[in-house]
Amino acid sequence: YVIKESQYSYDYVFRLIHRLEQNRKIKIMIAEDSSSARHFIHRVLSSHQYQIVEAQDGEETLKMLEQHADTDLLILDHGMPGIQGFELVKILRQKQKRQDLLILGVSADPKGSLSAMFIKHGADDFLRKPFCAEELTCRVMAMVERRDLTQALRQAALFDSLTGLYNRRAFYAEGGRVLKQAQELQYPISVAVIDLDYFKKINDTYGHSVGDNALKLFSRAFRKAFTDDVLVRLGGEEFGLVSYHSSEVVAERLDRLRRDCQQIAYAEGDITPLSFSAGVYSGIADSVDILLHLADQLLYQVKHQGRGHTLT
Ligand code: GH3
Ligand code: MG
Ligand code: MG
Ligand code: MG
Ligand code: MG
Repeated sequence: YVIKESQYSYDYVFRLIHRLEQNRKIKIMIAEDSSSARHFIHRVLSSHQYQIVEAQDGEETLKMLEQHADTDLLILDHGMPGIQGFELVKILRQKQKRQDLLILGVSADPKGSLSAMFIKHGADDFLRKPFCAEELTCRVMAMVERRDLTQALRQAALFDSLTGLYNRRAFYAEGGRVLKQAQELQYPISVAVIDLDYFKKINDTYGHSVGDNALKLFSRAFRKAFTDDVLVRLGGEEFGLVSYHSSEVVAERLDRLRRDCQQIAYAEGDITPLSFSAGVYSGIADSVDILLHLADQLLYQVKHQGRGHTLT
């Protein structure tokens, strides 16, 4: 990529290079039967470092999307032999959500209703041919930016940033779904509350960032011990889970996690091993909150009995 004018600031050039580096990771499929239009789009986008794949009709587009499942954006012509562009949008949107595949419809058709049809059926944007190079790149950039932003917002809304586990809101939503199934089947589920013991002491002894590291490492072990359950960081050094398994199975896995915790080297040198107390309640109730509260009462007893074990 040649920068022709020397008056650009370093800052501008660095940002440009960074963006081109980012573009290298983005795969765009051009589905277009006109070879001149296809070549034009290809030339413009490859000069911006995007990865390009081409298809010449609807059938090929479907086949190519299977081969290139990591395609980020599909530029889709409407008038093609076989399946028409917006028919393809309908088919694709049955299986792939917006965040998995962006679709930019294109057509030379002068009817305004066509762009509406595209968008109504799930395309993210539409361009009328002929369009200039800059319009194409601006649209593509804006679409990818919007997708990334949506993804970042989703991540921030559902997950705890330190541990990557669900936050409370997502936990109640996911746990609620598990509970609803349990209610329908009249089959009990288990809910656990886990609290790390004397965690304040770890912060006081080694500092807050070591404490953070301990929480991260604990979460990793926690996730490894409960691969098929809904896990949450309830807050601070408190964690929870909803599981289809019985309280005995959950308690057993907690015992294994307790042993794994002995091996967690959250700071250098001779350290106090991580220990936790837990309460596990099995049953059916009207809400996850009620089950959580019952598990929490068991946890409270463990804390009073001296910590470091599980009550069911
Ligand atoms: P107990 O065995 O009774 O649970 O003792 P504890 O010290 O773990 O409990 P307490 O509730 O008194 O203190 C919890 C501590 O956890 C206090 C707080 O500094 C620490 N903590 C909470 N959230 C975080 C965090 O995100 N990072 C770090 N490093 N520490 C945290
Ligand atoms: Mg065409
Ligand atoms: Mg406490
Ligand atoms: Mg604690
Ligand atoms: Mg606590």
